[in-house]
Amino acid sequence: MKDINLLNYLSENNIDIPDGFNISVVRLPSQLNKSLEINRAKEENRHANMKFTFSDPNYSGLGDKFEWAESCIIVSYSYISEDSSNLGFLPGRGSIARFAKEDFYIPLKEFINQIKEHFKKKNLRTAEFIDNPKHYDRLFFEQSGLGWQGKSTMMLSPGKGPWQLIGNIYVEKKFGLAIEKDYSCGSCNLCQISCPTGALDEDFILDSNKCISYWLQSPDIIPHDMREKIGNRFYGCDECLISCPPGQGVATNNNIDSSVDLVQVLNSDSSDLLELYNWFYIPKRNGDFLKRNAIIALANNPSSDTKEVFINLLKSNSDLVRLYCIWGLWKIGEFEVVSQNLDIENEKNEMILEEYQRLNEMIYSNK
Ligand code: B12
Ligand code: SF4
Ligand code: SF4
Repeated sequence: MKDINLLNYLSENNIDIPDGFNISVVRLPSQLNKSLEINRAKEENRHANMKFTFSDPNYSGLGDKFEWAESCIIVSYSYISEDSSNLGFLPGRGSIARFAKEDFYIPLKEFINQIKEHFKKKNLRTAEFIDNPKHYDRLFFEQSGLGWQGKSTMMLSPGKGPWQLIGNIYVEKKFGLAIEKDYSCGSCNLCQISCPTGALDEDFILDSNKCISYWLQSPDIIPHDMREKIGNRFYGCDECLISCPPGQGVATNNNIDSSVDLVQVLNSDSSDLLELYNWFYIPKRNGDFLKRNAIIALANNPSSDTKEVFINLLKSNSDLVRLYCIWGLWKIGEFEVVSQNLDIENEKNEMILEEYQRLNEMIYSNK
């Protein structure tokens, strides 16, 4: 029997491919398995203790997950929009990486659900994975012909570059083979040069311990040197994407500034922040972590009222907020006001006391 072409099949069944979407397919069993690579990242502690796909690499990295599946459809959604400037150059503004400007997983999920519903009506089994810890989403991308893995580890496509989110849907139906293309980064290494922290120094390998995107969603105390490198980023980091030539045709910066007012974030209730940014990955679903990010970004990009804002927050009930405000005041050169406004004698939190002492000693040793 002649192979069924996926695109023709979808069209014949009145499933339109919406704007911004790319779609392709891989025939199963694929023999593809990235468990070794995910395990290696874990063994070498490049995963910075993250859970996600690292919780069970032998399953998440496995291509042939279901004996009934005959194909895996790979769907990519190019989320870049025209008003995509988010750099927030003005004092007091923080940036949000473009993938998180709004919940771009919604259109991806909707399209994949449409495909799923279609097969359900035909009594064919499906299993979908969209940013799910049980599946490595980049698994089939290269084999599907949609593009290639760049030195930034991002999956890139001609004309779209890295600005795309990926979902997968296993289906109990056989489709024609995609044609694998021979793309590559060639001698380009702009992402490696642009990364502010050296997280991409090794070709095709990311060290999450050095990645700003990781730290802004980590529950751990952010090291001092990393706080400086975070700059005014509030959530996510786009440096290795912005620098990537294959994506530069689409990633234009307009004059529309969609950056965040950091003082407003700090004056909000943590629970309201959780609601406002409900599509962000926020550790322990605790909005104080977003305030932590805002304090760091504000200290690196202060507005005229930053000192007063930090002084007020030294009285916050949140240990996290007090801890980072001490550093924030140090960063803007106002450390001496900490002892006047923080009740050091009665401070019970060991980490706050350590932070205060460390910064105090640093100032003392520099005098
Ligand atoms: C954990 C995670 C993170 C971590 C770690 C990222 C990483 N590179 O591993 C952190 C928090 C740092 C992160 C950041 C970001 N993430 Co993220 N993240 C994930 C997640 C949940 C798992 C990724 C994973 O398993 N990594 C494990 C390691 C081992 O994989 P890897 O880095 O791809 O490693 C491969 C290469 O090293 C390759 N390799 C090794 N040697 C060689 C040699 C050659 C020659 C070649 C070609 C390849 C090669 O082999 C490994 C396996 O394929 C996925 C969603 C999912 N469920 O899959 C999203 C995902 C990868 N993230 C995504 C996005 C959008 C981002 C950010 C852009 C967000 C932002 N703007 O801040 C950044 C980009 C940072 C970057 N340069 O990768 C998208 C990427 C889409 C794309 N186009 O590739 C994904 C796929 C989510 C989605 N469903 O769309 N992320
Ligand atoms: S997301 Fe930022 S810190 Fe992480 S690898 Fe890319 S440029 Fe470097
Ligand atoms: S910046 Fe250059 S090296 Fe890096 S992923 Fe893009 S094309 Fe590849």
